[in-house]
Amino acid sequence: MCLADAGIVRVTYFPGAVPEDEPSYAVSPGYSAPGAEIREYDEDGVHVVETSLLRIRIRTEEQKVDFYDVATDEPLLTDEGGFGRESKDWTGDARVWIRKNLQETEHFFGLGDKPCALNLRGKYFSMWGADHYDFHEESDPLYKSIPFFLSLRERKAYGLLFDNTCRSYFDFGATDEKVLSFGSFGGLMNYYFIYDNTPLDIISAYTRLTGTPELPPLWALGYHQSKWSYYPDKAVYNLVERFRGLGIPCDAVHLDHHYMERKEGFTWDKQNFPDAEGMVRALEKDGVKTVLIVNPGVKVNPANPVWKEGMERNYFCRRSEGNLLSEEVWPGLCNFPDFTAPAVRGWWADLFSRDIGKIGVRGLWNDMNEPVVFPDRTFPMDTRHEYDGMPCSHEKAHNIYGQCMAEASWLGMKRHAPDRRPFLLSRSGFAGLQRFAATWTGDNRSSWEHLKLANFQCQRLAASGISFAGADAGGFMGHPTPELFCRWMQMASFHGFFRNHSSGEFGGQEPWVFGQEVTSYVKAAIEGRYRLLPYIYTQFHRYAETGMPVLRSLALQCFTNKDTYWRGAEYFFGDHLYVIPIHEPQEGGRFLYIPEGVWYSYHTDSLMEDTGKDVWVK
Ligand code: NBV
Repeated sequence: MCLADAGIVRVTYFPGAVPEDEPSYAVSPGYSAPGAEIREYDEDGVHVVETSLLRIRIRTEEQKVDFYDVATDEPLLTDEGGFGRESKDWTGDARVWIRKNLQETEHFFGLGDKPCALNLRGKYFSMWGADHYDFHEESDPLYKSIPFFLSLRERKAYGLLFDNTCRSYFDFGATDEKVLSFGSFGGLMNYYFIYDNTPLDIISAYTRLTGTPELPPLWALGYHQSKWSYYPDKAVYNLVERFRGLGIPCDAVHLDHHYMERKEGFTWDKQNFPDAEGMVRALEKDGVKTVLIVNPGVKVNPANPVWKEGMERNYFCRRSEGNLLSEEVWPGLCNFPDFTAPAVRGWWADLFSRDIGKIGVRGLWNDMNEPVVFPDRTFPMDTRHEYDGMPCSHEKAHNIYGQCMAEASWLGMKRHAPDRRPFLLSRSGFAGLQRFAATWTGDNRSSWEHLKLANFQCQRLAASGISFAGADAGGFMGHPTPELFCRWMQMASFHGFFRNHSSGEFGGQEPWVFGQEVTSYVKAAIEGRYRLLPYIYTQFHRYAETGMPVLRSLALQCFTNKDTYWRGAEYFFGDHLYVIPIHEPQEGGRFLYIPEGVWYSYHTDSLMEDTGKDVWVK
């Protein structure tokens, strides 16, 4: 056991006689544990450690650790069966788990991008980064693996980070309503218990532990327009002209697959984009930043200098018997950089000297980094990874591959545009992704169900340390009705990351596609975002400084009121705004819980008189 500060305790069970620690991809290398004054004593055969916040009772014989509030001696989290380990002799792997008492009044939140109602009580989840095409409510696992959750029960809350990168699970009373358990199929039982006064303080503490992000550049908090894909360059120019012509603000255009030559990374399609630098600079002059998609697979192509160099330096992943890992993805047969090796991350970073350094591209977008290969699979489990000096198989590196790619791409921007704050978007990630990237929720659908899920996912990501998160506004697959599109854009203007992206299957999804009336509403929503930008920037500054989330679900902010625990639509957007998006078609209004305090209606400027209860709002 190890104390990071008065409220953060690390508990690790080492199997061997000598503790062999592992690198942590979750905990920020920049985190310096302030330490804590402690008092230690033995009481009836139990070893007790006290800080100013916690009383920790360690039942050494049974390998059990129980956490209590030091002031009241109220149990916070106590072991039921406690720690367990089962090794499979023929493979050498071991399964580790822990079983804890689940209190009747306890409710759970967090866990990253899970597409379901906010409250996780009674549910079971897996962590295994997966490209779940056409996901729906309750699909699990998804793209990200953020093994951090919060427990709330009226006056008390705690957080827990299970810092283990193997395939893991969380059972919030699904199997046994009296037991909370989590575990993994390899690695160490290694968790951080985080205790503080309120859920928001706990999220801030977790975010400081796993790394606060850099303040995003102001433009990145504005509106982004994307599609799979805008090409050729003329289409991009026309797009920007249309925005400017209609007076709709837009700060960034994202270029998907088609900017590349045969979908190979670090190339430009000469026919469609004959003067990439000229275009990027012209757009920039017009106030529009260019963001490029970058996938991990490097096409097996001796004529491609990136592939040649990767081969010469032996930077691509290999299988257990030493042969190269080769799999099909968008450009064809590819090899895959082992991003878990620092040298490979440095090399990848340098590949951006042209796009970021010379051409002036302002943002990168990492896709397919769960990692996913065709058809709908990931790397074979015997693929070897450097794992920052502790080589392992893909079973252990899978969940952090995407985050390591994000780190390498982020490094590329830091190196080649040192005077600018980077903007990176990553689909996959682990605890701590916020140190490097913003994220989006992947391939959703243009449906009311997905609009609601997007709202839950963005709030949940913020509760998991990632406030700079958004969903493809309007939906990626399918085509929204004008009403759905309008409602979605209104909602997304109050999420951390605001991007309209679609698969392009059914034509465009730009703000003007759905008729004049919708265009005027959507324009107003985007303009509203820009009016609020100074406020949003300030909230992000606070998030970057302290880890305080920008989106705060009602239950997390008002946790002393258990009636809020099953609500999910309404949330606080920073310190002063309270938002409830419309989740259903043709809703002329809806019930909204108005928290205690002084609230004014944003639209009418009138004082909301009925606080602390549900009111019908239009
Ligand atoms: O690059 C194409 C798409 C991209 O537009 C989307 O945002 C990603 O989530 N990408 C997935 C690969 C193809 C998905 C069918």
